[in-house]
Amino acid sequence: MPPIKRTKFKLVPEQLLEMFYWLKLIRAFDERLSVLVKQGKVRSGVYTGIGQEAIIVGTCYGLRRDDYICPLHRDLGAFLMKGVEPGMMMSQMFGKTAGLSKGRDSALHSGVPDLGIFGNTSMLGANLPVAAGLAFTYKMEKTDNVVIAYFGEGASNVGDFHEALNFAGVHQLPIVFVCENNQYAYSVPLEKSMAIDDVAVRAESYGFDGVAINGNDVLAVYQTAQGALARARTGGGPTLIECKTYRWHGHSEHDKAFYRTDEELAMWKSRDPIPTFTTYLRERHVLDEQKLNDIEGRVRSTIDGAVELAMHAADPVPEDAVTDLYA
Ligand SMILES: Cc1ncc(C[n+]2csc(CCOP(=O)(O)OP(=O)(O)O)c2C)c(N)n1
Repeated sequence: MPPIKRTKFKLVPEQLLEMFYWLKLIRAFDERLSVLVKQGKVRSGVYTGIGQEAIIVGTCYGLRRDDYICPLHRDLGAFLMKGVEPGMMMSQMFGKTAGLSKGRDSALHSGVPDLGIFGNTSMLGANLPVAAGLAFTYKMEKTDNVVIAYFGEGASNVGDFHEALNFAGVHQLPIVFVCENNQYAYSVPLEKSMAIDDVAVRAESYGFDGVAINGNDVLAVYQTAQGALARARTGGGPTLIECKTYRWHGHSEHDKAFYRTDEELAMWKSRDPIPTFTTYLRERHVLDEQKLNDIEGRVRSTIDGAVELAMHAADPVPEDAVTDLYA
């Protein structure tokens, strides 16, 4: 098994700023959603990924349209990075006809085949064998496209996870398994659901590499993902990347998260991926006050525009429930 290449995948300043924009946009999208939930404007359940943005940006940045992603309930940012318009995504959360499913699902199960986004089901881990199946298709078609499958550390305890990794290992599939280890599966802390420290070690049983990294460092995630993606594209098989992170809000917006301490939350907030990357960019003179204001202005107007569109979009009508059905 060849080790992950340690090559540095170079990024020019424009690309670094683009990544910074995505971090800010995804954070702002979730933060606005959280406020809109409290205002009673959102019809979907909302599971924010605030604090985990570096994982999505680091893994999705530079993906091709034909590469498939299998995102989770907390990964709305991955939809945006893969090309879903923010207004459409917001309309989806409002249950409006301008959304992905035209207001006909609970918002978190829509896929977009044209953009390479698989619609997740509610069953934890169930997206993983499907993701392996997608990767198997790419292998049979002899393309160099890849699949990225996201899952939480909680999901890595269900059978589907193990079946998917076994299948991917046996067939050397072009897939990258990305574990968003945010320390809790709903209210269950890591140590109460697994007897190991790193989910990454589970990959070894299935014959491929697993690596545990700082999921709050966008460049670490990007470099690791690029290595794994290059390997997958060139026939080197799967990789498991475990990204250690923390979700700042509760499991969903209705969860007050009484099961954790303020001190723990404060400690993880001090590792916020956005200021860390801001400092990195400033020290290298990639980001200055003017550029920061420009990016923040773009983010604000994009989110305002998305909310505006969703607010004024039409509600679905009962007759719509039986359109777009497969025979
Ligand atoms: C098979 C299954 N069991 C339980 C649930 C209920 N449930 C939904 S999300 C969740 C916690 C998920 O934790 P994790 O996989 O770590 O992802 P996270 O939400 O932390 O991102 C649970 C228990 C479910 N949807 N499916």
